[in-house]
Amino acid sequence: MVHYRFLIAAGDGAWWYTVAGLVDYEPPDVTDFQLLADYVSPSWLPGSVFYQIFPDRFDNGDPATDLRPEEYEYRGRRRPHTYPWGAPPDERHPTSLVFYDGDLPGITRRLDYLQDLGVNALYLNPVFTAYSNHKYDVTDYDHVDPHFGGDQALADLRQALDRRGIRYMLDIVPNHCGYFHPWFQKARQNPSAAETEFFTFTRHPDEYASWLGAWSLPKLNYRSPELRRRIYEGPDSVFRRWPFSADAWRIDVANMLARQGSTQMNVKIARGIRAAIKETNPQAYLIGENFFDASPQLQGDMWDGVMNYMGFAVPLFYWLHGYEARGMGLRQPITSPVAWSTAAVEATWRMRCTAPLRPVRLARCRWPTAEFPMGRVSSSIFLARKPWLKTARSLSPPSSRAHPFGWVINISMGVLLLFWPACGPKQQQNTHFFLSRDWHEFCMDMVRLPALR
Ligand SMILES: [Ca+2]
Repeated sequence: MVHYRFLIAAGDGAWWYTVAGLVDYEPPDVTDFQLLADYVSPSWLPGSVFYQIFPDRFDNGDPATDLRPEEYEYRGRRRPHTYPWGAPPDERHPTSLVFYDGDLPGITRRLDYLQDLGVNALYLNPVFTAYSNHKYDVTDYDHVDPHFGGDQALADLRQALDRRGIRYMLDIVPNHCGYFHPWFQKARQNPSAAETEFFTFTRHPDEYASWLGAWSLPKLNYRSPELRRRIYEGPDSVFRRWPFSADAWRIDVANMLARQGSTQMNVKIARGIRAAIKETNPQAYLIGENFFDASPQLQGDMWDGVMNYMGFAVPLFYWLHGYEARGMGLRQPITSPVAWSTAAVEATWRMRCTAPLRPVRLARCRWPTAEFPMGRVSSSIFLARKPWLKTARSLSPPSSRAHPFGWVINISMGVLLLFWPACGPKQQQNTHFFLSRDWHEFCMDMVRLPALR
């Protein structure tokens, strides 16, 4: 890692130029520009165009595997609800249990559409077996959800993608599992079970550490050697044995991984996961979800990129729609209808994007580096719709009023990511709509923008 800054001798004295801008005093090292040497990103990544898909909402290609509402109950009182494609759900139903029965065969049969758009990579929201529609409550890391078509459907998609030269990224949650994962159920039933040490019980069996206090998402405790073996160390671990070897992995809540109280193993576990993935596929791309400043995770030994919400997506939404902040412990969001100024956005990008620069990206980047953060940062510039962000209505085609988030563009390490209406403030309530011809052509033009490739 090389730190550098510029000293400018001017008529009115000496000035320093750093990430913080131009100052007439000695700035702290933390604002230095940084250069990460000997780091090489996956060669296929630059110029890739990702299309993010929330599988339950994209297309229903196989009604035979549709969910039947009577299939299960969620802790005795919450049942899944299925709806006809595009029908508004009953708001009384738990949003995570609202299903439209989209699946992987639905993606496979739409590849002409995606390829025509200019897409050459897919970002699949979780496909592993789980009870909810979002599948972040995984109950089986080893198999694709049967309602998405099971393992065979992913194998078929993989083969179809290979024929077209399209890559794909899997989304996985090593931070926690679902309440109904057999590991957690064994731990609940037997304090002496091998799996009990995978979790942190404060009072067995009903009080335990979970992700942000959500009962359905018990947090995994990486102090357990056996858990580490099953997730990434062992030859048959999740990250080493996946049969349909992904071209990329997106690690959910990567900044919270293996961190709880006195247990602070984030660096060790992230390095271990990286080793498992890269040893299996040296060209795999690894992106971590990190809400805040991810500089420590972007030193070449952990993630290749991060979601970087606060560095890019959040200020952009503030710029479009005014300020809205939600946080743990805040009963009401803090809001301001006044949008951010361009200068405020630029300043936020500048201060947030202090991750190391990578020469390979700089050489390819055609944006004026003083104006656009991609030239200065190797971390992802990732614009994602999250439920806690305001809606980019001004970007939406008028016809998409039922899908108010419309479309936004994700850029990650020079990768243009198209993020379609599968996720949004009401992500559980919206099914995919295929673009009108005008918007389709507009997006094709966006994909081809040389500045974004
Ligand atoms: Ca289906």
